[in-house]
Amino acid sequence: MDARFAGAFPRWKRGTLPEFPEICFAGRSNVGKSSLINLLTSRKGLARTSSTPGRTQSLVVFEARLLRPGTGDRPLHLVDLPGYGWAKVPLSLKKSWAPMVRSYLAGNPLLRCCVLLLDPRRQPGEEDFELLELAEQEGFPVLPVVTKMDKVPKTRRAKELRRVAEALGLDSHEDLWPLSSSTREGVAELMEQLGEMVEE
Ligand SMILES: Nc1nc2c(ncn2[C@@H]2O[C@H](COP(=O)(O)OP(=O)(O)OP(=O)(O)O)[C@@H](O)[C@H]2O)c(=O)[nH]1
Ligand SMILES: [Mg+2]
Repeated sequence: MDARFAGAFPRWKRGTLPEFPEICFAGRSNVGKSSLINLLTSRKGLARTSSTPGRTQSLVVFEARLLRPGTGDRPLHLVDLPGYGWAKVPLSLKKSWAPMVRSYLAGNPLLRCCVLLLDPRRQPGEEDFELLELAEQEGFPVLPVVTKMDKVPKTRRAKELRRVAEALGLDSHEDLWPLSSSTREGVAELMEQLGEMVEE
């Protein structure tokens, strides 16, 4: 998938952006949202990543192109949402997170899917549940991606995935998308699924 930076919005404003289908990426600060966007677009420095949580503090939009041989390319927007749940983030930013993200997610007819990134080493937090609740109200699909799987020893994989699935109230851990931006595990599968959701 080819991509370029299209805009950053401290408050959601569609402005002059063309109306393409959208996929957004949500999750705790430092969980790996920007890293995943870079992998999906095969552009290492496109979304800025950092070992310091709280790097992405606005809604960052990338214009991407799904390459479809034969039928022509499909333009879409990838939206990097600001991360949440980090204690060191200034209080003012913490307070602005919910309205900012809500202003984007609520009543958005272009949104095809929200990729919710989760860390296999922690319990889902308050904001993860807020997001799931909003998805239910608004009726947009959420793809729960468990990232940084390279950090989980093989022997504990199934156990941690089951724990996350249970916390989210999913029927089975098969409903989760395990992934690692380091080893690229799960990236191709996720890409394929997102492609299908954009086409629908
Ligand atoms: N081991 C490992 N590290 C990862 C993975 N994905 C991301 N990281 C690292 O985690 C750190 C945070 O990644 P980012 O992509 O910046 O996280 P983010 O979710 O965009 O963070 P915010 O912008 O603060 O919300 C960076 O040091 C990444 O290199 C992964 O799958 N495995
Ligand atoms: Mg980021």
